[in-house]
Amino acid sequence: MLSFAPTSGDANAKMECAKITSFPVDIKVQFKPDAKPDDVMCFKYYNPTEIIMGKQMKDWLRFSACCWHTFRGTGADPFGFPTLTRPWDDGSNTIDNAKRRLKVAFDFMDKLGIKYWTFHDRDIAPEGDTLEETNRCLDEIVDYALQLMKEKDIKLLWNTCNLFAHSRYMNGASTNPDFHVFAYAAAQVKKSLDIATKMGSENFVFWGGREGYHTLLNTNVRSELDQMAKFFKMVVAYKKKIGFTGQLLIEPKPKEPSKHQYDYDAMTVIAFLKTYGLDNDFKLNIEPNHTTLAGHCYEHDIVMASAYGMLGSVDSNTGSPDLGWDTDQFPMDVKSAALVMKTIVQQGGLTPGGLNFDCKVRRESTDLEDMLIAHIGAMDCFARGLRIAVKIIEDGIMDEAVRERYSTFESGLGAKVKSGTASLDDCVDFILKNGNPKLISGKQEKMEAILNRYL
Ligand code: XUL
Ligand code: CO
Repeated sequence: MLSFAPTSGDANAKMECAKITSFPVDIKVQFKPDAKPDDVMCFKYYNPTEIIMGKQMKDWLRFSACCWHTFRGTGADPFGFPTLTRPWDDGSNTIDNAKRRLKVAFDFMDKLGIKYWTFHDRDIAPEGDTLEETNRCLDEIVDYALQLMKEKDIKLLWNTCNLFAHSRYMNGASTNPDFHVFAYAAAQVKKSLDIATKMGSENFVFWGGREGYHTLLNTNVRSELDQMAKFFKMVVAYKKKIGFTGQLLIEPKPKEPSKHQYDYDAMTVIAFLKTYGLDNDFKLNIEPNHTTLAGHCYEHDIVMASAYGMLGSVDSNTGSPDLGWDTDQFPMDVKSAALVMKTIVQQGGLTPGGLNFDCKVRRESTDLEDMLIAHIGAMDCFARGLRIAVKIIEDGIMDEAVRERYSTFESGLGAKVKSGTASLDDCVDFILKNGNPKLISGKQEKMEAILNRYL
């Protein structure tokens, strides 16, 4: 979710802002394995260069900070005004403000040791009255961002287009019934693919914010899905034309802001990609907050996408499964992180994807240090999750129990079924010979108890 309300706008604030070009908390976050519980300004589990299962921790985790929540979030919600005053942001829609914000953002990431960042085109630069003017602003900011990336040795995990906030997109972007809007979205994406190439972005994300419907009474769903597929085909063609080597990613979400979004969940997106012959060109960026909104458990879409070789990257946040909307909280649940990291380690890592903190501090978390604490806590949660996952994998007890559960498909007629060489008649013969199947326990509680031994 995104919010773009201004922060503060008075003249004194502007004078003060002009002076601030670094994140105003003096720290370089360190690894302190013996830290006491209330020492939250250090990592207790994240030791970036420590080798775990043949790779440095930082290469398993590939953390990334996002521009929209962390540097454009104001704490405004549908019921209340902004609460988060950022002393470097004068609230103006100017290039100067955009540059200052970016400078502070890079200093913030550097203090945390975060090596990747992500942004929407509209997060980093003001939008003008015409496409040409908007693109000129973007070009100026992109050149400035490239300098900062070089200076701080921070890379672009992915960029994306905001195809949902502007009023022109109220009926969707590529799925809009008006071709004029479709064309504008295409022009916007072309520019961002050019930027991705120039900045050496490792991925490019599409989140279909308003690609869905509010009522079927005015909607031709087949036309909209065909349009979306044609849009993506044009993206693939342009990617080849300009030689962009990053991975294209689609981020599923079931609802909000649309009542129903076409990219409902991992399996819906995989089926869409396979239906339209796009599955070799795209992978998925999974956000667990969206997965739980779709009614699944936290790690469901990570597991499903990975099972089909389609897990590209993760927007590592969490929702409140007891609510029905997108809260984008920092991930602080060690058990969930361990289960996600188990899947990631077992598929050999996420590269060129990463763990992007598409998360916002609560509107009540008004201290500047809360921004640091939130990122440190989330990084440490995933680092601890990685350590737990590796222990589970190395022990092999849980994986062996799952393998054993399916072992009847490894020999005899089960193996023939698996290889596609058995028939219904063979199965009838098998039953006539072997009688009724016995009840075999699923052992859920045993698996839950074993998992708890690792946490
Ligand atoms: C919206 C969301 C977006 C995407 C990028 O819920 O997650 O921020 O990650 O557009
Ligand atoms: Co996201």
